[in-house]
Amino acid sequence: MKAITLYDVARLAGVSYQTVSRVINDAAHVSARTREKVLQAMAELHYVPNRGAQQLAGKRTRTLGLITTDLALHAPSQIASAVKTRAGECGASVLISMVEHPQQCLAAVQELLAQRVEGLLVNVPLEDEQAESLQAQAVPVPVLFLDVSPGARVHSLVFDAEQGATLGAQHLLALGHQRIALLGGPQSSVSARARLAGWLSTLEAAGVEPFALAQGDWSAASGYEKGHQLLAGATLPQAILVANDQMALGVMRACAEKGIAVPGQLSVVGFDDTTDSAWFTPPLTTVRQAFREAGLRSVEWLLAQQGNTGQAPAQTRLPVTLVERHSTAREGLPQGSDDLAQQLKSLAILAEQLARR
Ligand code: IPT
Repeated sequence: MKAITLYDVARLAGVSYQTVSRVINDAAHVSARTREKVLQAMAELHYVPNRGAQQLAGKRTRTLGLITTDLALHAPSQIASAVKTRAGECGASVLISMVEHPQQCLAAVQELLAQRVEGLLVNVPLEDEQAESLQAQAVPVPVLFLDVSPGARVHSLVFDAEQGATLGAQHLLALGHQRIALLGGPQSSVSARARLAGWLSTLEAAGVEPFALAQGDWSAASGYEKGHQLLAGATLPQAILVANDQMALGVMRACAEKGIAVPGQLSVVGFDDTTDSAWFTPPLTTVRQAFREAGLRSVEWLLAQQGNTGQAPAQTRLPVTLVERHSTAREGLPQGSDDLAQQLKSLAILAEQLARR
């Protein structure tokens, strides 16, 4: 089928091509009556503006590109969702390109540049040199990286991994746990390495040796498998620090299968606070990374960059917070009393909710 063009609309409305174009671009000097006629003709013909043609005519695209790691993972999908929402509110659209390996980023950048994006967001774990070379490739289009080390010489907006790791480890130490096992993320991820380093240095400062160490791939399935590994010995850890909430979900499933009570016998701390973590059994104590806020801020930064090329790298480090829910408890409380305390807490929450109605 031949696409309907501005000429077809002009013919049906009985006006010139320029008049139709003025209506589409909301320009001045069109009478209300003419405008109405043009809009009617467009509706009748099911006219859809052609972005490619508009681009050729030199119009701004108001389009951003997002290059992201696997969207089946909760954290990147929540960031993508926030990016889409904020861009939509700002009248911009977002083209999403998903990559499985950092090596695919260059092709993704080129493809998005070919589609004339005005800014690029990259949420893929990258080494400094990889990020620096991508940023150079994209000039003059601004690029903002969300998963790089804070030292990379690029524009970045990253959560403070070290602070997050410290918060999680200190929380367990404060509860009196000593046998603390670590379940880290993949070695290929900068932030996974930073979280692990943060845990190790916090434990070391407290004179505590890690009880055991395992590494997953961020998925709940890997948390389940590594969780079983960490629980297989004769002595159980008292707590497990997990590098993300999805793996913590798998760990808690492994605990349930072994009849190990969380938090009665074992405390679990996650990392992310993705939107579902408050609904795990038990609700997860975790380190919150405010993904929505990161998405909003990155879109706003990019849209504010137009024409602003060549300035020094803008590096923002976002703070993280500990969210205490019910997957952690004080060491040494007899299990029964802990359950009772838990039940009383739940009752109190319920009573408060009822009172608020
Ligand atoms: C990081 C998440 O914490 C982790 O759960 C996983 O989803 C990972 O992303 C995927 O790359 S968040 C990132 C912005 C450091």
